[in-house]
Amino acid sequence: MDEEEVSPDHPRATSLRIRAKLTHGFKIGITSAFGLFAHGRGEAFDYLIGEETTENATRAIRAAAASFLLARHSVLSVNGNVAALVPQELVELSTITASKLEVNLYHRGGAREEAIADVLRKAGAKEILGIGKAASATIPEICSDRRRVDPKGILIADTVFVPLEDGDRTEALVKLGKTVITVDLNPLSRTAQMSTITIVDNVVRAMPLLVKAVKLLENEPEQTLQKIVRTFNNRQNLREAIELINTRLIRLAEQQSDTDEGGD
Ligand code: PTJ
Repeated sequence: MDEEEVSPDHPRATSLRIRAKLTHGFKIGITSAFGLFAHGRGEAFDYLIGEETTENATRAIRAAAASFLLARHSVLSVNGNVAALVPQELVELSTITASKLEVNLYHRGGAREEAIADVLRKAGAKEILGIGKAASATIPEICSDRRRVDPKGILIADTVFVPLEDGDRTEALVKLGKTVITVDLNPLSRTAQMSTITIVDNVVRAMPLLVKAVKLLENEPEQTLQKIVRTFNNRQNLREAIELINTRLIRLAEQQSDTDEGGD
């Protein structure tokens, strides 16, 4: 089913549209088959957090925006899922934060790299790092293709945005002393746990809000930005994100017992 074919009256229209974007991405060679599994996992967690941006995520988005504005060399790492879901927002974020866009895939392949670069170009990107031989540098301690990075991008970055990432690279980037910002619906994932700033939200909702937050903060003095970053506590925020799921599930369970009339 294409995105346009999803009936606006369907009770789960938003979720179906996201699925349609990814299956389209799969058909045109952007998203990997693994990306579809990853999305299923994300969907389940989105259900648990209530499919909305929480205050908890908003706090992380603000800290992420301030970090981007303080960075000297920031890079947005693009994989097959985010290229299918939020290409315009990635390009806009790269423009307003002067961040480089770098294609970095778990499963590399010339055709997929080119297809992703094409989508980003169509969304307005002028420069895209990490394509083919350009990914000539290596990050130590990573087994997957993700270890291959562009010497003009992730290798020398002080701040790296890795939405929907796998734990190994997050850990390696943090070990290299980089500020790592992620968007991950699962607050328990290794990436969520290892990152410097974790936005527990759907990337589809978080990206426009991140762009908005950067625009709101861009004229603030450096001291204000530094204070926002300093006072953000990722561990505490993650703890709260897990507690929010817990509280919500308890509330939903209680509602079940109140309304249980023994239906079929
Ligand atoms: O395109 P590639 O080859 O680089 O591969 C990309 C994937 C996503 C397949 C790769 O990075 C991967 O295998 O990721 P994982 O280890 O499956 O982790 C993906 C994480 O993203 C999981 O914790 C999911 O809960 C989460 N996730 C999935 N969809 C979304 C999401 N988080 C935010 N928004 C989503 N829409």
